[in-house]
Amino acid sequence: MRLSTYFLPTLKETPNDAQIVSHRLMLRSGMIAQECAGIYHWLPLGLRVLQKVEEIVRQSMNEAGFLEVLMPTLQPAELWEESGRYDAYGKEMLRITDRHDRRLLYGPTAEEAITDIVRRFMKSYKDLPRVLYQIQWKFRDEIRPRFGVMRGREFLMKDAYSFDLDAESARETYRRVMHTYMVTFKRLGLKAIPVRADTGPIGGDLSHEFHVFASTGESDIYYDKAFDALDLKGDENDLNQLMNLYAMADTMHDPKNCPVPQEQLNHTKGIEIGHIFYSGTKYSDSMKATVMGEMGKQIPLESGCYGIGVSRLVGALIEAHHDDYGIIWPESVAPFKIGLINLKKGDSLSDETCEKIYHTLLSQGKEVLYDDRDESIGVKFSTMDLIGIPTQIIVGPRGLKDGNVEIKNRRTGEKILCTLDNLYQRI
Ligand code: P5A
Repeated sequence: MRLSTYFLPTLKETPNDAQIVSHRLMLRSGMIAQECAGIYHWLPLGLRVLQKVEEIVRQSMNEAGFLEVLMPTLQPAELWEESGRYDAYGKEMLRITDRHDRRLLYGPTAEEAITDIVRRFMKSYKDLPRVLYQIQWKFRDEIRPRFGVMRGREFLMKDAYSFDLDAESARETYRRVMHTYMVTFKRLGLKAIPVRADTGPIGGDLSHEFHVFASTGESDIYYDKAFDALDLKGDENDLNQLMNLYAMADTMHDPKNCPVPQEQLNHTKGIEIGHIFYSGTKYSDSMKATVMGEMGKQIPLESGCYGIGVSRLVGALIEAHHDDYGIIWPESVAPFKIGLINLKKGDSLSDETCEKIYHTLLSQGKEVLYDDRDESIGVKFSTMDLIGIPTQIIVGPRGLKDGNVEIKNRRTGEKILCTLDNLYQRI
């Protein structure tokens, strides 16, 4: 991609309504633009990151054998009356009336919609167990949308729903999802801790939130300091270790009954990037979702639901990976892997060399952003740092005299000289 023909509306000034670093950096780097309170446009650079995050989440779910569906954003009110949540959900639900005066709503979550599908098409114990998921926009009319995509009103969620024959296998599924989440977050470049949590309006008796530590996080968590020393690989062993560690949301933490001694406990802020629930037969009871059991009896489905805040993750990743100059993307979600900087546009050797490097990298399937603009060196450096491209190749007449270019590592700031011949090997 050539920056001269890209759409990257970066801002020089720090927007003063943005209170946290990820929100500021997303606006400044031209990733998003606000449409109205809690609702954002995703511009080309931001959309690339969102899609990478989405794809990592999707891959991990697919590898676990979970099945992707796509349900509409709009849902009929009747389904929610069946489950009893239509009134209970309150003002966070955006209610809509169509031209025939039929009551619809913009889905804040989809337990009812999925339960309706399952009760219509899964009739026998042989159809179970199944985990279905979607990656779809949700709407919650949050009273105080803030921090950009962290607490939006319209946001992208991966929501999965499991259906099992009995409680034991439902809990086993819950564990499998937990493991899948550890893999997902690891791949995204995040260290996430599962924390015991309240079930709130979703219901059920077992629930974990997944948090990344950040001073700007909106949640309070208490956890065993041993977590900090863990080097998580995302395997089954990690999950066992994590399950044995004390980690609680503040509403669940009872200092008097805490099994971990005070000095072994940390209290910190976290960003909730995922939340999973074992909801038992809550929805299948109210919505009469049963299957024919082996003995010919109708059995209510045991279910769980599992969320990941996909758009929130983009903000959380920036909270975890940035410095004073801007974003530092982990490789797996970087919008471009390589930034190519032409220090002297118009200098024929620089132009030719850059074109050659650009086309060679493209032909190798690399994602390159080539800054071919007629801008000052300072602007080019600061743009590339701001938008966080992990590796920069810097090309200018002075180095080229000796056949050299520079490679800069965005994370460490380290620059090395490299001959043109060696460049592709180094990259
Ligand atoms: C689980 C899947 C649910 O809705 N039903 C389906 C369950 N859980 S949840 O905790 O309410 O939401 C799941 C995740 O979505 C993200 N999230 C948000 N992201 C941005 N802005 C919001 N307003 C918002 N609300 C929830 C969080 O990451 C949450 O863990």
